[in-house]
Amino acid sequence: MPVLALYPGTFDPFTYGHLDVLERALALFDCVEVTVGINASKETLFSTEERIDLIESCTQSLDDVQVVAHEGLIVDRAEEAGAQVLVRGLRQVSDFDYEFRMAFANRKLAPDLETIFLMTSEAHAFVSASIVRDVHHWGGDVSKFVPPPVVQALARKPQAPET
Ligand code: COD
Repeated sequence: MPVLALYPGTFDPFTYGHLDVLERALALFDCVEVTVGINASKETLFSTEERIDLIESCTQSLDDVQVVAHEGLIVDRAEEAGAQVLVRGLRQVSDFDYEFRMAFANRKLAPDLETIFLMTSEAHAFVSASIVRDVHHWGGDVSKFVPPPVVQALARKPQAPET
């Protein structure tokens, strides 16, 4: 039976770190759904539609990827999609606490759904979406952190006004 994995996240915006984890997941599973979390109470730089468009642009050359927005529990999306696995990325020890709590909560909610952690390559271990947003805000070069479609989209977002 083909194995579908969900790779859930906020992806605000999609970075080379996210892409690295996605490519590793594609080597393991038949199909990977990038599940873009919609959280009305969390303010994002990019709208849900923008985040989906950007991930689709960044993954054009990859087979067996789908990008879907979801509001609500990830385990509910996994059941709806028929996914057997949740993929999460790990960068450093500080990610563990949050990731473990989420994985155990998801296991309580859906005991048959496995969470698998994939380590990013060292080159991307320090990249986070919040650092990218901060570098952009202050006018820095983000091209080492995010794929070209995201660089272009960030260029259309406001930066800190010059003083
Ligand atoms: N290298 C490797 N991995 C990375 C990197 C990097 N440079 N940057 C990020 N990642 C990993 C993160 O560790 C994470 O695993 C994944 O990529 C996505 O990261 P983010 O920051 O875009 O996504 P999050 O952590 O904000 O996603 C939050 C969710 C949307 C998944 C979460 O809020 C959620 O599941 N919401 C729905 C409600 C729910 O089901 N909650 C769980 C029950 S507690």
